[in-house]
Amino acid sequence: MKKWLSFLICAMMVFSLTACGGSAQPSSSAASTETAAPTESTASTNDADSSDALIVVGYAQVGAESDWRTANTKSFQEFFVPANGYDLKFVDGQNDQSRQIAAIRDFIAQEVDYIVLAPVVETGWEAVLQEAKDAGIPVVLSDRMVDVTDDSLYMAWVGGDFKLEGVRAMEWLESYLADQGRSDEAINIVHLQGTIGASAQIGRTEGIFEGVESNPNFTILESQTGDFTQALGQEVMESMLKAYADIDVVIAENDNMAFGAIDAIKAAGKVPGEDIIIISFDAVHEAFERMIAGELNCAVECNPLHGPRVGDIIQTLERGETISNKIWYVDEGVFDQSDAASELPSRMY
Ligand code: GYE
Repeated sequence: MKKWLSFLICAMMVFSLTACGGSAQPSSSAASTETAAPTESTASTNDADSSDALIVVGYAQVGAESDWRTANTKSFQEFFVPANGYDLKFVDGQNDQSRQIAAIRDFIAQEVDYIVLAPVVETGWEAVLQEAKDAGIPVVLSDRMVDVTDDSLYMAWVGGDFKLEGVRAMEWLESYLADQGRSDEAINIVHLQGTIGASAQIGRTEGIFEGVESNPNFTILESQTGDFTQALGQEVMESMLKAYADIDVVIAENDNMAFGAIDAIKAAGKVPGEDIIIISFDAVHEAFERMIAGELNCAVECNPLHGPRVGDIIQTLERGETISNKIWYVDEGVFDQSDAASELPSRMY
Protein backbone atom coordinates (compact mmCIF):
# COMPACT_ATOMS: atom_id res chain seq x y z
CA MET A 1 0.00 0.00 0.00
CA LYS A 2 2.76 2.37 1.02
CA LYS A 3 4.71 1.45 -2.11
CA TRP A 4 1.63 2.10 -4.24
CA LEU A 5 1.08 5.51 -2.65
CA SER A 6 4.65 6.65 -3.20
CA PHE A 7 4.37 5.51 -6.84
CA LEU A 8 1.23 7.60 -7.23
CA ILE A 9 2.86 10.71 -5.69
CA CYS A 10 5.87 10.20 -7.90
CA ALA A 11 3.73 9.90 -11.00
CA MET A 12 1.87 13.07 -10.06
CA MET A 13 5.13 14.98 -9.59
CA VAL A 14 6.45 13.87 -12.96
CA PHE A 15 3.19 14.95 -14.58
CA SER A 16 3.18 18.39 -12.97
CA LEU A 17 6.86 19.00 -13.81
CA THR A 18 6.23 18.13 -17.45
CA ALA A 19 3.23 20.43 -17.56
CA CYS A 20 5.16 23.20 -15.84
CA GLY A 21 8.12 22.76 -18.18
CA GLY A 22 5.75 22.98 -21.13
CA SER A 23 4.23 26.26 -20.12
CA ALA A 24 7.50 27.88 -19.15
CA GLN A 25 9.30 26.90 -22.29
CA PRO A 26 9.99 29.82 -24.61
CA SER A 27 8.54 29.13 -28.04
CA SER A 28 11.13 28.41 -30.67
CA SER A 29 8.68 27.88 -33.50
CA ALA A 30 9.48 31.20 -35.17
CA ALA A 31 13.00 29.99 -35.82
CA SER A 32 12.09 26.56 -37.06
CA THR A 33 12.01 27.31 -40.77
CA GLU A 34 15.27 29.17 -40.73
CA THR A 35 18.58 27.69 -41.62
CA ALA A 36 20.78 29.60 -39.20
CA ALA A 37 18.72 29.16 -36.03
CA PRO A 38 20.80 28.67 -32.89
CA THR A 39 20.23 25.53 -30.88
CA GLU A 40 16.56 25.04 -30.02
CA SER A 41 15.59 25.69 -26.44
CA THR A 42 14.79 22.77 -24.20
CA ALA A 43 12.07 22.76 -21.57
CA SER A 44 12.85 25.13 -18.76
CA THR A 45 11.51 24.50 -15.29
CA ASN A 46 11.81 28.15 -14.28
CA ASP A 47 9.61 28.90 -11.33
CA ALA A 48 7.51 31.48 -13.15
CA ASP A 49 5.62 32.35 -9.94
CA SER A 50 8.62 33.63 -8.07
CA SER A 51 9.96 36.92 -9.45
CA ASP A 52 13.44 35.99 -8.13
CA ALA A 53 13.59 33.19 -10.68
CA LEU A 54 12.73 35.42 -13.63
CA ILE A 55 15.43 36.32 -16.13
CA VAL A 56 15.62 40.10 -16.27
CA VAL A 57 16.04 41.44 -19.80
CA GLY A 58 16.53 45.12 -20.62
CA TYR A 59 15.54 46.03 -24.19
CA ALA A 60 16.85 49.32 -25.60
CA GLN A 61 14.50 49.77 -28.55
CA VAL A 62 15.06 52.28 -31.39
CA GLY A 63 11.73 54.09 -31.10
CA ALA A 64 8.24 53.91 -32.58
CA GLU A 65 8.91 55.32 -36.04
CA SER A 66 7.11 52.73 -38.17
CA ASP A 67 4.58 49.88 -38.31
CA TRP A 68 7.55 47.49 -38.44
CA ARG A 69 8.85 48.92 -35.18
CA THR A 70 5.45 48.60 -33.50
CA ALA A 71 5.31 44.92 -34.50
CA ASN A 72 8.85 44.42 -33.21
CA THR A 73 8.03 45.98 -29.84
CA LYS A 74 4.90 43.84 -29.57
CA SER A 75 6.91 40.71 -30.34
CA PHE A 76 9.23 41.43 -27.38
CA GLN A 77 6.45 42.51 -25.04
CA GLU A 78 4.44 39.38 -25.77
CA PHE A 79 7.34 36.96 -25.50
CA PHE A 80 9.37 38.29 -22.55
CA VAL A 81 6.65 37.74 -19.95
CA PRO A 82 6.70 36.02 -16.54
CA ALA A 83 4.83 33.01 -17.97
CA ASN A 84 7.88 32.42 -20.19
CA GLY A 85 10.29 33.07 -17.30
CA TYR A 86 11.16 36.70 -18.04
CA ASP A 87 10.90 40.17 -16.60
CA LEU A 88 11.23 42.72 -19.46
CA LYS A 89 12.48 46.26 -18.90
CA PHE A 90 11.57 48.13 -22.08
CA VAL A 91 12.96 51.52 -23.06
CA ASP A 92 11.87 53.44 -26.19
CA GLY A 93 14.96 55.31 -27.44
CA GLN A 94 12.88 57.79 -29.47
CA ASN A 95 15.30 57.44 -32.40
CA ASP A 96 18.03 59.01 -30.29
CA GLN A 97 21.30 57.18 -29.70
CA SER A 98 22.07 59.09 -26.50
CA ARG A 99 18.78 57.89 -25.00
CA GLN A 100 19.66 54.31 -25.92
CA ILE A 101 23.10 54.69 -24.33
CA ALA A 102 21.49 56.12 -21.18
CA ALA A 103 19.06 53.15 -21.15
CA ILE A 104 21.95 50.66 -21.34
CA ARG A 105 23.76 52.41 -18.47
CA ASP A 106 20.57 52.23 -16.49
CA PHE A 107 20.21 48.49 -17.22
CA ILE A 108 23.81 48.00 -16.02
CA ALA A 109 23.05 49.92 -12.81
CA GLN A 110 19.97 47.72 -12.27
CA GLU A 111 22.12 44.61 -12.79
CA VAL A 112 19.80 43.06 -15.37
CA ASP A 113 20.69 39.56 -16.58
CA TYR A 114 20.75 40.41 -20.31
CA ILE A 115 20.74 43.55 -22.42
CA VAL A 116 19.08 43.53 -25.83
CA LEU A 117 19.94 46.41 -28.14
CA ALA A 118 18.39 47.43 -31.47
CA PRO A 119 20.91 50.16 -32.29
CA VAL A 120 19.47 53.20 -34.09
CA VAL A 121 22.75 53.70 -35.99
CA GLU A 122 25.81 51.46 -36.35
CA THR A 123 28.63 53.61 -34.95
CA GLY A 124 29.39 54.94 -31.48
CA TRP A 125 28.69 51.90 -29.30
CA GLU A 126 32.16 50.77 -28.15
CA ALA A 127 32.29 52.59 -24.82
CA VAL A 128 28.87 51.58 -23.50
CA LEU A 129 29.13 47.98 -24.73
CA GLN A 130 32.51 47.73 -23.00
CA GLU A 131 30.82 48.95 -19.79
CA ALA A 132 28.24 46.16 -20.12
CA LYS A 133 30.97 43.61 -20.75
CA ASP A 134 32.96 44.82 -17.74
CA ALA A 135 29.80 44.45 -15.64
CA GLY A 136 29.48 40.85 -16.90
CA ILE A 137 26.13 41.46 -18.62
CA PRO A 138 25.78 39.72 -22.01
CA VAL A 139 24.49 41.91 -24.83
CA VAL A 140 22.34 40.49 -27.62
CA LEU A 141 21.82 42.65 -30.73
CA SER A 142 18.58 42.54 -32.62
CA ASP A 143 17.37 44.13 -35.88
CA ARG A 144 20.23 46.56 -36.65
CA MET A 145 23.97 46.01 -36.29
CA VAL A 146 26.78 47.84 -34.49
CA ASP A 147 30.07 48.74 -36.15
CA VAL A 148 32.68 47.72 -33.54
CA THR A 149 36.13 46.22 -34.01
CA ASP A 150 35.82 43.90 -30.99
CA ASP A 151 32.99 41.46 -31.67
CA SER A 152 33.25 40.04 -28.15
CA LEU A 153 31.22 43.11 -27.14
CA TYR A 154 28.05 41.24 -28.12
CA MET A 155 27.01 37.60 -27.93
CA ALA A 156 24.89 37.36 -31.09
CA TRP A 157 22.84 39.33 -33.59
CA VAL A 158 19.54 38.45 -35.28
CA GLY A 159 17.86 40.40 -38.09
CA GLY A 160 17.23 40.75 -41.80
CA ASP A 161 19.82 40.66 -44.57
CA PHE A 162 19.33 44.26 -45.59
CA LYS A 163 21.66 44.27 -48.58
CA LEU A 164 19.96 41.17 -49.96
CA GLU A 165 16.61 42.93 -49.52
CA GLY A 166 17.91 45.85 -51.65
CA VAL A 167 19.21 43.45 -54.29
CA ARG A 168 15.84 41.66 -54.40
CA ALA A 169 13.95 44.95 -54.80
CA MET A 170 16.00 45.73 -57.89
CA GLU A 171 15.61 42.21 -59.26
CA TRP A 172 11.86 42.56 -58.87
CA LEU A 173 11.97 45.90 -60.75
CA GLU A 174 14.01 44.41 -63.59
CA SER A 175 11.59 41.53 -64.11
CA TYR A 176 8.49 43.76 -63.75
CA LEU A 177 9.81 46.11 -66.45
CA ALA A 178 10.69 43.12 -68.64
CA ASP A 179 7.11 41.83 -68.31
CA GLN A 180 5.89 45.22 -69.50
CA GLY A 181 8.31 45.28 -72.42
CA ARG A 182 10.12 48.26 -70.88
CA SER A 183 13.57 46.71 -70.39
CA ASP A 184 15.32 49.14 -72.72
CA GLU A 185 13.48 52.25 -71.59
CA ALA A 186 15.29 54.96 -69.61
CA ILE A 187 13.99 54.58 -66.04
CA ASN A 188 14.12 57.50 -63.58
CA ILE A 189 14.17 56.48 -59.93
CA VAL A 190 13.77 58.52 -56.76
CA HIS A 191 15.04 56.91 -53.59
CA LEU A 192 13.70 57.56 -50.09
CA GLN A 193 16.32 56.40 -47.62
CA GLY A 194 15.90 55.34 -44.03
CA THR A 195 17.70 56.86 -41.05
CA ILE A 196 21.20 57.56 -42.34
CA GLY A 197 23.75 55.32 -40.63
CA ALA A 198 21.19 52.63 -39.65
CA SER A 199 21.99 49.11 -40.87
CA ALA A 200 18.64 48.88 -42.67
CA GLN A 201 19.52 52.06 -44.61
CA ILE A 202 23.14 51.12 -45.29
CA GLY A 203 22.37 47.61 -46.54
CA ARG A 204 19.28 48.45 -48.60
CA THR A 205 21.00 51.46 -50.21
CA GLU A 206 23.98 49.27 -51.11
CA GLY A 207 21.76 46.65 -52.76
CA ILE A 208 19.76 49.31 -54.62
CA PHE A 209 22.92 51.05 -55.89
CA GLU A 210 24.30 47.72 -57.12
CA GLY A 211 21.10 47.11 -59.06
CA VAL A 212 21.32 50.58 -60.63
CA GLU A 213 24.95 50.00 -61.63
CA SER A 214 24.12 46.78 -63.40
CA ASN A 215 21.24 48.37 -65.35
CA PRO A 216 22.63 51.20 -67.50
CA ASN A 217 19.10 52.40 -68.33
CA PHE A 218 18.36 53.09 -64.61
CA THR A 219 19.11 56.55 -63.20
CA ILE A 220 18.68 57.62 -59.61
CA LEU A 221 17.48 61.22 -59.83
CA GLU A 222 17.88 61.73 -56.10
CA SER A 223 18.39 59.83 -52.85
CA GLN A 224 17.15 61.55 -49.71
CA THR A 225 16.33 60.41 -46.19
CA GLY A 226 12.78 60.28 -44.89
CA ASP A 227 14.03 58.86 -41.55
CA PHE A 228 11.76 55.78 -41.87
CA THR A 229 8.67 57.89 -41.08
CA GLN A 230 5.47 58.38 -43.04
CA ALA A 231 5.39 62.16 -42.48
CA LEU A 232 8.91 62.71 -43.79
CA GLY A 233 8.37 60.25 -46.64
CA GLN A 234 5.44 62.39 -47.77
CA GLU A 235 7.34 65.66 -47.34
CA VAL A 236 10.41 64.46 -49.28
CA MET A 237 8.24 63.01 -52.03
CA GLU A 238 6.34 66.31 -52.38
CA SER A 239 9.58 68.16 -53.01
CA MET A 240 10.84 65.49 -55.42
CA LEU A 241 7.61 65.68 -57.42
CA LYS A 242 8.15 69.43 -57.75
CA ALA A 243 11.80 68.98 -58.75
CA TYR A 244 11.37 66.17 -61.32
CA ALA A 245 8.66 65.94 -63.96
CA ASP A 246 9.46 62.43 -65.10
CA ILE A 247 9.66 60.03 -62.14
CA ASP A 248 9.11 56.39 -63.14
CA VAL A 249 9.88 54.62 -59.88
CA VAL A 250 9.92 55.37 -56.15
CA ILE A 251 11.99 53.07 -53.97
CA ALA A 252 11.22 53.72 -50.31
CA GLU A 253 13.41 51.99 -47.75
CA ASN A 254 10.35 51.19 -45.65
CA ASP A 255 6.59 50.82 -46.05
CA ASN A 256 5.66 53.89 -44.04
CA MET A 257 7.73 56.23 -46.20
CA ALA A 258 6.07 54.63 -49.25
CA PHE A 259 2.61 55.31 -47.72
CA GLY A 260 3.63 58.97 -47.30
CA ALA A 261 4.92 59.05 -50.89
CA ILE A 262 1.63 57.58 -52.15
CA ASP A 263 -0.27 60.46 -50.51
CA ALA A 264 2.10 62.99 -52.11
CA ILE A 265 1.69 61.36 -55.53
CA LYS A 266 -2.10 61.42 -55.25
CA ALA A 267 -2.02 65.07 -54.17
CA ALA A 268 0.08 65.85 -57.26
CA GLY A 269 -2.68 64.39 -59.46
CA LYS A 270 -0.84 61.20 -60.42
CA VAL A 271 -1.87 57.59 -59.91
CA PRO A 272 0.45 55.68 -57.55
CA GLY A 273 1.16 52.16 -58.76
CA GLU A 274 0.32 53.10 -62.35
CA ASP A 275 1.93 56.41 -63.33
CA ILE A 276 4.73 55.71 -60.86
CA ILE A 277 5.94 52.26 -59.79
CA ILE A 278 6.37 52.05 -56.01
CA ILE A 279 8.58 49.58 -54.18
CA SER A 280 9.02 49.40 -50.42
CA PHE A 281 10.53 47.26 -47.66
CA ASP A 282 9.02 45.56 -44.56
CA ALA A 283 5.77 44.14 -46.00
CA VAL A 284 3.54 45.01 -43.04
CA HIS A 285 -0.23 44.45 -43.23
CA GLU A 286 -0.97 47.85 -44.69
CA ALA A 287 1.53 47.22 -47.51
CA PHE A 288 -0.54 44.17 -48.53
CA GLU A 289 -3.73 46.25 -48.40
CA ARG A 290 -2.10 48.93 -50.53
CA MET A 291 -0.90 46.32 -53.04
CA ILE A 292 -4.41 44.89 -53.24
CA ALA A 293 -5.69 48.44 -53.84
CA GLY A 294 -3.13 48.81 -56.66
CA GLU A 295 -1.25 51.71 -55.03
CA LEU A 296 1.93 49.85 -54.12
CA ASN A 297 3.65 47.53 -56.57
CA CYS A 298 6.11 45.52 -54.48
CA ALA A 299 6.99 45.01 -50.81
CA VAL A 300 10.25 43.28 -49.91
CA GLU A 301 9.80 41.49 -46.62
CA CYS A 302 11.68 42.37 -43.44
CA ASN A 303 10.52 40.24 -40.53
CA PRO A 304 10.19 42.10 -37.20
CA LEU A 305 9.20 39.17 -34.95
CA HIS A 306 12.52 38.90 -33.15
CA GLY A 307 11.22 38.41 -29.58
CA PRO A 308 11.20 34.57 -29.66
CA ARG A 309 14.46 34.49 -31.63
CA VAL A 310 16.25 36.59 -29.02
CA GLY A 311 14.60 34.26 -26.48
CA ASP A 312 16.27 31.28 -28.19
CA ILE A 313 19.64 33.03 -28.02
CA ILE A 314 19.18 33.82 -24.32
CA GLN A 315 18.12 30.23 -23.57
CA THR A 316 21.25 28.96 -25.37
CA LEU A 317 23.38 31.24 -23.18
CA GLU A 318 21.44 30.19 -20.06
CA ARG A 319 22.40 26.58 -20.76
CA GLY A 320 26.04 27.67 -20.93
CA GLU A 321 26.29 26.69 -24.60
CA THR A 322 28.10 28.72 -27.20
CA ILE A 323 26.08 30.32 -29.94
CA SER A 324 26.81 28.44 -33.14
CA ASN A 325 25.57 31.21 -35.43
CA LYS A 326 26.62 34.53 -33.99
CA ILE A 327 25.09 36.31 -36.99
CA TRP A 328 21.58 35.01 -37.67
CA TYR A 329 19.84 36.18 -40.86
CA VAL A 330 16.10 35.56 -40.94
CA ASP A 331 14.56 34.12 -44.12
CA GLU A 332 12.44 36.67 -45.98
CA GLY A 333 10.32 36.91 -49.14
CA VAL A 334 9.21 39.40 -51.80
CA PHE A 335 5.53 40.17 -52.47
CA ASP A 336 3.69 42.06 -55.18
CA GLN A 337 0.18 42.65 -56.52
CA SER A 338 0.04 39.13 -57.96
CA ASP A 339 0.12 37.41 -54.56
CA ALA A 340 -0.87 40.13 -52.06
CA ALA A 341 -4.49 38.99 -51.68
CA SER A 342 -3.66 35.33 -51.19
CA GLU A 343 -0.81 36.08 -48.74
CA LEU A 344 -2.52 38.70 -46.55
CA PRO A 345 -4.62 36.30 -44.42
CA SER A 346 -1.54 34.46 -43.18
CA ARG A 347 0.63 37.48 -42.48
CA MET A 348 1.67 37.81 -38.84
CA TYR A 349 2.39 41.58 -38.75
O1 GYE B 1 12.59 48.51 -42.06
C1 GYE B 1 11.81 50.23 -40.66
C2 GYE B 1 12.11 50.53 -39.25
O2 GYE B 1 15.62 48.40 -38.80
C3 GYE B 1 14.62 46.80 -40.17
O3 GYE B 1 13.47 50.12 -39.08
C4 GYE B 1 14.42 48.00 -39.33
C5 GYE B 1 13.77 49.16 -40.04
C6 GYE B 1 12.45 48.89 -40.74
O4 GYE B 1 11.83 51.79 -38.88
O5 GYE B 1 10.45 50.26 -40.94
